[in-house]
Parts: sequence; structure tokens; C-alpha cells
Amino acid sequence: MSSRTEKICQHICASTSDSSFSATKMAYPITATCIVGVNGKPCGGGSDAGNQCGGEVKFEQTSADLCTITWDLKNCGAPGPHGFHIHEKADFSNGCMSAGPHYNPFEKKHGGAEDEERHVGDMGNITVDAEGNSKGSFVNTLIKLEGEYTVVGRSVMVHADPDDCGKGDHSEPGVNGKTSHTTGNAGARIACGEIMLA
Ligand SMILES: [Cu+2]
Ligand SMILES: [Zn+2]
Repeated sequence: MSSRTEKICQHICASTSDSSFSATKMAYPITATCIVGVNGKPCGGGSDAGNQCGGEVKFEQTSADLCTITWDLKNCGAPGPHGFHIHEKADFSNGCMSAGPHYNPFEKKHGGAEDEERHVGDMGNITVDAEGNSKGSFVNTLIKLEGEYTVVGRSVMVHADPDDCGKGDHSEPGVNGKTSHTTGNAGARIACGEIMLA
């Protein structure tokens, strides 16, 4: 109930600021935060037993074209790369599964975070250390916290497996492990959360 109210309020605030800023110059930086967690239900069809992945992801849009993403996540499972994306919705009614596909307003194929052909939501991989934790930051040129293609109100997703950045097996689109051009074969969804202005 309360999260629903917050969501409605956020939409009102966002549309109000859009119209009031449209005639003037947008003031940077714009900041947002996302608390990610397991969100209640096993994700991705696999066993989710023991999954406690969670932490915070921060966004800072510093100009019309640049957004810095910084993360601090714990208990992310196996050491190595794990797919890291913005998904279309912050709907966690069926855990992270109900958050929809990668945010892709321009109908591109899946790619890496710096590829020409990529979803807006493609942030590549985070690197998980031997203790299961990951910290880092990078600068992205498609992610916006304002305007028509804002990611505010959408979700950050952490996956169980590496993202192949669109260069892997795409022999059976729709089948996990063989659908590189849409998901990067990043496997189960182990943590997610809503991106909110901060
Ligand atoms: Cu994803
Ligand atoms: Zn993608």
C-alpha cells in the first residue's frame, strides 16, 4: 500500500518537474538511488536457496549525456562477472521475475555497456570478488534520470551468471542460455530494486 502511494507520488513529482524545467536549463547533477535485494521470491527458475544478494546502486547524471553509476553489493554468489542491467519495470509482485525485460526504448539488440548496438539498460557485468562482494563505478552515455527516457521508476537487476554482451549463443531465442541477443544469457535474477530520485 505505502509503496504504491510512493510510486504514484513519484510520477506526479516527475511530471511536474518536467514541465517546470522544460523552458529552462536542467540543473545537473541529478541523482538517484536504488536499494537492491532479493525481493521476496526465488528468481529465474533456478534454486534461490541461500541467495542474499543486496546493496545499493547510485546514479549521478552530470550532463545531458553522461551518467555515473556506482555500486556496492554484497553476497552476490560466485566470484567473477555477473550480468548487471536496468529492467523495464519496478514490479516485484513475482519477485525479480516480474520486472520485465531489459529497458530497450529504441528496439535495439542486447549488447555491452559501450556497444553501439545495445539496450539502454545494458550495464554489462559487475565483478564479484572471492568474498561474494562487488564495488565499482563507470560512466554511461545512454542512461538518463530525466526526460522521456528516464530510468527513474525502473529497476536495477543483478544476475547469477555472466552477461555475454550479445556475443554468445542465440540459437534458441527465448531459452535461457541460448538467447544472447535479448538477455546476454545472464541467467537467474538474484537481486533487484526500484530506481528512485534522491
Ligand atoms: Cu537483467
Ligand atoms: Zn540488454
